[in-house]
Amino acid sequence: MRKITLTALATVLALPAFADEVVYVYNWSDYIAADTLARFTDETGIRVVYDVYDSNDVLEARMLAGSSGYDVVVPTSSYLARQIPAGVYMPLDFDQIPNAEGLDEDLMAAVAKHDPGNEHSVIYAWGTNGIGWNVEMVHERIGEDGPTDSWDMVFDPEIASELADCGISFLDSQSDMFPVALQYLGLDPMSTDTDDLERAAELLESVRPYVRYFHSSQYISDLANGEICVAVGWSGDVLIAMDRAEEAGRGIEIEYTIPVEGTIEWFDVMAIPVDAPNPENAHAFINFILRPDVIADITNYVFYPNAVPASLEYVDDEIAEDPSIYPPEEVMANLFPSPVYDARTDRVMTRLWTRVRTGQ
Ligand code: N2P
Repeated sequence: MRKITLTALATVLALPAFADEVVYVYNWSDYIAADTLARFTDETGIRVVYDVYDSNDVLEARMLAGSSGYDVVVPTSSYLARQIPAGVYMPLDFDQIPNAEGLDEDLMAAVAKHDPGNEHSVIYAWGTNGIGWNVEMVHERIGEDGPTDSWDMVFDPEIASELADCGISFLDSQSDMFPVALQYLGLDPMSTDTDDLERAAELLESVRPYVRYFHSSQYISDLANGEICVAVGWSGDVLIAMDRAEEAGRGIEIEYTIPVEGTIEWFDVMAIPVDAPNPENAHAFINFILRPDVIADITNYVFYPNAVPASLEYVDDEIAEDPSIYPPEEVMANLFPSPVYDARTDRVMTRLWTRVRTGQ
């Protein structure tokens, strides 16, 4: 009897010590490969509880409130920049993230402007803001010579009014829409000047009647299904729509435009909240994501470039060679970083954005 008990006990002890381990991850929607989390659990025994958002402002509110319960979050670096001084994140322990060695130095140097010394974050993925559009519907309405390479498609009231009936959507994000509106007006896209922002709001209001909705993730399926014909969106998300449309095989063709006037180039980074319940598991998760084959899978699945050069070996050629995913140098020269907004500018923009959205 006693022997059996001991054997049973031994069996329990033989289970990996981390059997009950968990990591709470809060990431953007449509931003990971289908099997990434399962692979992580298989290899480490750490279970992943995974929630998603489609807004930096939503993530920020939760971070500033504290006690979010999350171990890993993925803000855009321009938001992280103002969250670090608020004490939201712990410095990373790079001894626990050996794969960080493989990060591209130039891209990390770019992010260091938002995260001094790269102490609090590593790059997850990056991309651009641009326009996703339905080739047939758009050509039908503004002709094959229409300005499909330009912000004119959504910011010129004459063009936008032509496209209104097949459905235009805008990102529901002031920090994504104001800079590109400023750029279109020929103003400094990073401007925090109230008069400049007022002019950008007026531009947005001038096309507001032609915008069907403001949303930051709904446009993926709507573009893919032909429910809308034009979306101001994020590069990879538009490419996901393109891919889904192709797979559906109903002849819907989606294009992604990086407008000739220029646009935002942003970086989303992984960081650990100071009060993360499982900081060690958070580090293990981040280290896993940065493994070349793992992050390559994510790029292959969501069409966002990553910052691990060694991953290119595993990235599908079609993706590695796609200029809308990895923009060529002459296009990169036209991109600007996502601006960091102070609290005052943020309040001004929130007021203006509410006016734009509600149309009053
Ligand atoms: C992922 C969208 C993330 C891009 N679907 C915004 N930083």
